[in-house]
Amino acid sequence: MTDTTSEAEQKLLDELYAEFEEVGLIPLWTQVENLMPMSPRPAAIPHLWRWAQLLPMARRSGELVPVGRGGERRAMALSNPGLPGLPYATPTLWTAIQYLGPHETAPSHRHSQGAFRFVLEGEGVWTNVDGDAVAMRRGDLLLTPSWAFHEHQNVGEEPMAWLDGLDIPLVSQLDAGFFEFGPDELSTAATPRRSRAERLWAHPGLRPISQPDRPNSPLAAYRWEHTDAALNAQLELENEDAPGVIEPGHAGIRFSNPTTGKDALVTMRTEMRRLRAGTQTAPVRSVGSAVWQVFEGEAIAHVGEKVFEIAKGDLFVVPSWCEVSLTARTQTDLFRFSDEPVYEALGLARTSRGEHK
Ligand code: GTQ
Ligand code: FE2
Repeated sequence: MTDTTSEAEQKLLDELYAEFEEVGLIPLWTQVENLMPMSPRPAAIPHLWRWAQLLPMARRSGELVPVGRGGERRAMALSNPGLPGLPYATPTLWTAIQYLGPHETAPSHRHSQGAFRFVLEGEGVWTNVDGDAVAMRRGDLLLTPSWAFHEHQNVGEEPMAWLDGLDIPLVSQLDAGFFEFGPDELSTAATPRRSRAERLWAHPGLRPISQPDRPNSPLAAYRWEHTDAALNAQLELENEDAPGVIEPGHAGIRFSNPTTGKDALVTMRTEMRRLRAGTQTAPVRSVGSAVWQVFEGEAIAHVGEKVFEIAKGDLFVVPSWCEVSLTARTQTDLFRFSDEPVYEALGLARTSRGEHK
């Protein structure tokens, strides 16, 4: 361990280390800096995927690759260059673009991994969650919590692509993955005007007395009309010098579970932000990783050492403890999701605002 180790001692040490290896031991003192860093050293890196590149490839997959039992979904996962060969955007978050052509159905299944869909554009797909048919439209967030059966049906005449977020990498790391196929027969597409979940749960501040708390939100759909109105109200209130925005020119809402007031999903935080044109957000860094997608507008994202010019549909990753700040060229709406609820539940959450270093 030191320069003064004699040759004889070195030989004894080498023998000891060889025996460690044989019996399956690794000493802490050779690895302490990697095992217990001063601050997080994520393998994932800040990275940008452009919608203008993703969408045409999704279309080509639609022409060439059938969707059905076995493959289950025509979903293309963002693979972080810092996690080579893995279909993971971050060490905890699966992020994919899913594509369904007219009259196609992605078959029914369920899994312990939790999921949501966020719709950048289009309509015509109904996701059926435990027998409840839920329409998917522009700006909507749709939930498929852990162990809920789900299938997707495109009943329209146009193809549709959307964003999938799942906790697949986290569940894999935790060895907690379970999966079951649903019925193979196609259920006839139900297309009610409103899902049962919304009829029960989508009345602001009004909770059905009969229903218990649930770890995941029972509200299957968060509609753009409500998200948009909530963001607009924050900016209006700012004009009246009333509180509401995160910081000047920066409105934000979090999709929440109406039974607990906590995050809509146990393992993933989902949020929408609206920046006034010209707004520059304060740099923030947090423990845990996040993925952002531009819903509308044009902006510049500073993520760690990288600078991304971002426009509608573009997706970028913010690794753990990596500083992020945004500058809006036009009014910009962004969808953001992260694994922060996991860190909060484990007592590992940290956030710091303002210039670092
Ligand atoms: O839509 O059910 O992107 O099970 C990955 C796994 C989507 C889905 C994904 C899935 C789904
Ligand atoms: Fe699924």
